[in-house]
Amino acid sequence: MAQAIHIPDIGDVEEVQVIELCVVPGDTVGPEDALIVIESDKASMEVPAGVSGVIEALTVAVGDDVAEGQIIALINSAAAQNAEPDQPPQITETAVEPARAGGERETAPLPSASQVDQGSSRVEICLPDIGDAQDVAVIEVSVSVGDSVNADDLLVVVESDKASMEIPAGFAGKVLEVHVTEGAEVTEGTLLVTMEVSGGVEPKEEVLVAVAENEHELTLAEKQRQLPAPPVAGSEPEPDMGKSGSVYAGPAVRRLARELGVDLTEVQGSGTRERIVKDDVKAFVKSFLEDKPTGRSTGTPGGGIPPIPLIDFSKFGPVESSPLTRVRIIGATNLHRSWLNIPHVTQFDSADLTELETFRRSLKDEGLARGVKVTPLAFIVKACCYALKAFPTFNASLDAEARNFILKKYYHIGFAVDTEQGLVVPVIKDADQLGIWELSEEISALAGKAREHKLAVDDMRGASFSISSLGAIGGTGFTPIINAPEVAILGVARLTTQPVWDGTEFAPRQMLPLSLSYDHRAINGAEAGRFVVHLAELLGDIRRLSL
Ligand code: CAO
Repeated sequence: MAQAIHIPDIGDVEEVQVIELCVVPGDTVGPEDALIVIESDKASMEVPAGVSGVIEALTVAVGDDVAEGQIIALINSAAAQNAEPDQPPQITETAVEPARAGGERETAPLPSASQVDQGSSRVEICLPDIGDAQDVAVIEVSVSVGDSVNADDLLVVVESDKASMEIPAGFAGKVLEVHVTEGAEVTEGTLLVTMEVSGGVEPKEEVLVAVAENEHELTLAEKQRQLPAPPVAGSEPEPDMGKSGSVYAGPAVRRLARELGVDLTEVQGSGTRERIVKDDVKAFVKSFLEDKPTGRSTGTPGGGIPPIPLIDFSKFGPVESSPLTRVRIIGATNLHRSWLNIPHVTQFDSADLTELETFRRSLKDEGLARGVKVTPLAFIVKACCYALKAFPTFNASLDAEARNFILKKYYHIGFAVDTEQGLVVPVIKDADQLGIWELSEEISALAGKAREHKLAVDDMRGASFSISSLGAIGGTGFTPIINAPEVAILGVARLTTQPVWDGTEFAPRQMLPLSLSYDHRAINGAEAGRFVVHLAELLGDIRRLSL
């Protein structure tokens, strides 16, 4: 028995257009599966099935104008025989672009003029009412500290199971602080960004803000329920990929893209106003599987690289699918890009840390008193800064044509941190100017923030050289992948006591395995050898770190 599915209550909007069909007759759907996507001049919305069953017919087509109550599909459902759907269809807001907002809205009062109109104000942008969703994930942070933004500029994109939502600045001004990172879970009222607003600019109506006279005195402005507006969110993950305004896709499409590892900025949308629909993502993947030239660069299979065959593993035994975390997906993209673009070579050596370890252990009590744990890593960071100063091309990047070094006069050291969500690389800024205590504090503070998902975007930017230390875990050596566009990375494995020939006898020495992966376009093998030897000398005699 077929059940008719209608357009549910769509608020004040009278007519909307069908912009995407998410199913075809014969598809099996669950209550939460989207049937179609509709769009008004302010919003795009997914209309879910509300019942389980098989699609018998779709009664609308892309481009049709539809209104509340109109039948959109017939679903053959066993559950439907009981007349009541599992759940009445609920519209899912797809994304918000208040910049295009206008017309009638449910509005709450704005912050009073005195809060925002008097010269320069410090303004806190919080997550607005996000409907029924409790916790949503930050899937993109589009600004960083120091950025100048306009009122319509995007700050962050959040996403629940069913909806993604862009949060605009609402004010023109300067970004003072970014309080969230990609992957963070946020809820209504969570502080996202602190801005300085100049010139008494009226806030746009769509943002829940707290206006602060100073950092510690915050006044929550009255929140405001937004009507959704057309989505433009590009949520794809890489921190430096640019603003998301160039990607126009709904949450279901973005989810599919993530599952397939597709970068949506690479996909041409075929929907209304170039909206990317599921078929575009599938066609994009298909073109690579068939190895058709697309004129686009990508990290996905193609470009002459033979794809790994798709295998149905369930033929060999039970399997289950488990999604990668967002951090892993971002990491995978970055690692893949580095691996494909950079000719890697790894140079191995070991450093005698016997004296360093004696000294480090002697710091234990003082460390306890200071509340700081000093590990070998602080010394390694310090020694790397010295070595980088002696070998400037290791603290560099190549320009786009690989014709010039861009030599960096700062020493910002990234270090890999293993977290439950995946690998992240916070950056110790101006590490060369920090002493061992300060470096130890910085390492443990950044590693702690990483594990609590509290790293700000700026905490992970700007590295000029990176270190990956697996010393606490074990192993005798590994070949780290360069964190492009850096040109080298140091791998550190586990310190072990080894018999070392001192010219007359074997003596027990604590040896630290080092592995330096370098970009062979930028660095020659001899240079890499000298760099590692110098680094080992510095670590072997830490008095040299004070020279
Ligand atoms: N050899 C032997 N022991 C070592 C060591 C080494 N090379 N490096 C550290 N240790 C010891 C420390 O001294 C400490 O011992 P105590 O507690 O007795 O003092 C213990 O191992 C734990 O150290 P730690 O991990 O807390 O601190 P750290 O400064 O060495 O490292 C961090 C910090 C964040 C780098 C580390 O915790 C981490 O996450 N490492 C994994 C990095 C990673 O995943 N790399 C792979 C990237 S490529 O996929």
